[in-house]
Amino acid sequence: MGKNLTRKILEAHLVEGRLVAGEEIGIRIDQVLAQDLTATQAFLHFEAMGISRIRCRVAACYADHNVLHIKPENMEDHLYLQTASRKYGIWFGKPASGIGHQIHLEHFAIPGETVLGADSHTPHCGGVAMIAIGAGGMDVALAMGGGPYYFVMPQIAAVRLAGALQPWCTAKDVILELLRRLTVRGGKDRIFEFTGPALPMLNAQQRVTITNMSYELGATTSIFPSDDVTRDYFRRLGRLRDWREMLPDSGADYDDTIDVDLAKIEPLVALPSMPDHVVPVREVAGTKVEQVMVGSCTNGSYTDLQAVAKVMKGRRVHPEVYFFIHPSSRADLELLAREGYVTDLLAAGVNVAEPTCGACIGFGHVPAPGTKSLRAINRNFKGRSGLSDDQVYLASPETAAATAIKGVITDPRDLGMELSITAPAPILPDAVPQDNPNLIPPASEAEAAGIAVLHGENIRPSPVKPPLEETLHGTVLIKVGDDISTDHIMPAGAEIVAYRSNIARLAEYVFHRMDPEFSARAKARGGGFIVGGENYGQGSSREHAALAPMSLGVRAVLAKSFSRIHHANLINWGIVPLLFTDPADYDGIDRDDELEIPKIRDGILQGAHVFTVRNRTKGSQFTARVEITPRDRGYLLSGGKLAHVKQHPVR
Ligand code: MIC
Ligand code: SF4
Repeated sequence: MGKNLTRKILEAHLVEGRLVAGEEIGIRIDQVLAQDLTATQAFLHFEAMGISRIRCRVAACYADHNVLHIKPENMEDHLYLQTASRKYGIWFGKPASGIGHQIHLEHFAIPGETVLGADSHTPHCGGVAMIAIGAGGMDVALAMGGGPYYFVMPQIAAVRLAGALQPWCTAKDVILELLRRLTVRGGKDRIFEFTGPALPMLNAQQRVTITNMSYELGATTSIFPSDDVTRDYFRRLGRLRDWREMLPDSGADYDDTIDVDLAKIEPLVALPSMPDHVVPVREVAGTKVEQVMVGSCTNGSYTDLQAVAKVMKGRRVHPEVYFFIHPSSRADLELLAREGYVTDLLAAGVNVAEPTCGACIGFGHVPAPGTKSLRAINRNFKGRSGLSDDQVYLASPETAAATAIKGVITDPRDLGMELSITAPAPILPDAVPQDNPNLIPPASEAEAAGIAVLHGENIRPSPVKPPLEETLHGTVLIKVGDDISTDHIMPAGAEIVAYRSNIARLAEYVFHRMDPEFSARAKARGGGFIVGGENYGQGSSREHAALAPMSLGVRAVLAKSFSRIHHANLINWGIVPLLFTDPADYDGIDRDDELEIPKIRDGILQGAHVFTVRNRTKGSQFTARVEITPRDRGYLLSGGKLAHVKQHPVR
């Protein structure tokens, strides 16, 4: 049997373990990326490790999320990141130069390399045949220090694409179709490798839209091969020297195959408030919306915005709709401006906002209560837009443009028919300039010695947890349901993220939108437990969703299942991730119940998998298990990875 592409790249980077699904492997990381909201902690951890220069091949930090500087702490964070980047050997993307994933793709992506990113949408670069994985800041700091990235080898599923997309049906609809079929839990412990006869039909940016949003499936990552399509993209980037062919062997072996006939894909929409609540647009056509957005790392590219501009040209945004776009790259925006597309957008009444994450993460454009917002972005978890009870729909840029014109959710095929508009073809820019004034190179080692890193007032070293106690004891601080995202646990929003580099302040907002009293309760009780349902911690890579609860004294999370990155982040910060052995035991536990887990330290040390949980309030007991590697046990015993690194310094 031939080898699949994922296996080939992993094999070339393997430093520990065997490529057997379910076993722990360690891989060498060529490239690292981080963004302003995750990098402050990652850099602080890196500094705590006592290393003076990065030891991976390339590292980049992008000030892409928090670019409006509405609070002094925001610019303070950026000054810290900019000076630290120059000193430690890291590229720095200035505020509003674009979204890190797209800049990284355009400037640094290399087929066949690995990239570890402190952001869940790092699989973006999988569209050009990189093994691109999202992780918590602590893991990224270790990779910056030259350490391997350890994770459990996933299954590799082929997604076999056949047929051709019909007019008005897009790459976004392909990933929405996968979400419709597989759900937000369907990618757990899997890597999706795209294959099949339709590959030549999807250009690099379309591929990237699919791999980027594959994280919404909970996948470890996803990947397209590097073929003539990829070569063409690298030619446009002016980086042909970085292109190399990366293909699976013919007859490659996969753990599973999913068939997708592109010809059968129609315009789709994810209903509020989960990316997998997907239905055909025609089923909700006619629903009035007040706001439309196109942007984010998934849909803010030149290709997406050119399509929107073509639909909007000579037309107008509906008077009762507010339509704005956030381009994902300033370089792409500049090209669109030169070619007249920005003028077409402005003339139609579209607000062309900064190239940043912006409203995707609730920074600005917060919808009013009772209104509906249709967005060509990747996530619509409840409250993420900044309004607790929001109603956000996810769709393609083409559906967004059609909706903005009509004022109600509109199938773009209907708009095309009604107004005789030809469906825009997905077009790549002719040439993306590599000379980017907003991308600041690292200082040379000689120069670096003279650079002072600006640690502002608000930038505080991360707390470190003491070693794991023999017995865990405390009350249930909160009990939540299935698919709770890190946006629920550690909300973003401009007000809150100002404290991403100051955990003591940030901790005041844990579960803030769901339960504003959580933080005060946790503090008053000296910590305790969190009880969750399936897929606990899905969504972002933000380690703050573990770090801040840890600082409040959360000792363990009991859940039916965990999402991958959050599970790793809990371990990284010394919180024990426990799974109900019998999920029915979830029903017998309530908030405020007093729990005790005796001899957990000894059990973790001895390699035990199952632990007894005593519910003193109910007078009952049940068992919970851990799914952790021997390495994870060491981290938990030490009180987390940073504690472990401090006890066993990196040489
Ligand atoms: C997100 O889309 O939720 C974010 C903001 O990009 C996060 C990272 C963060 O919270 O800083 C992610 O996806 O990892
Ligand atoms: Fe930024 Fe949104 Fe992409 Fe996260 S998902 S990196 S917030 S654009």
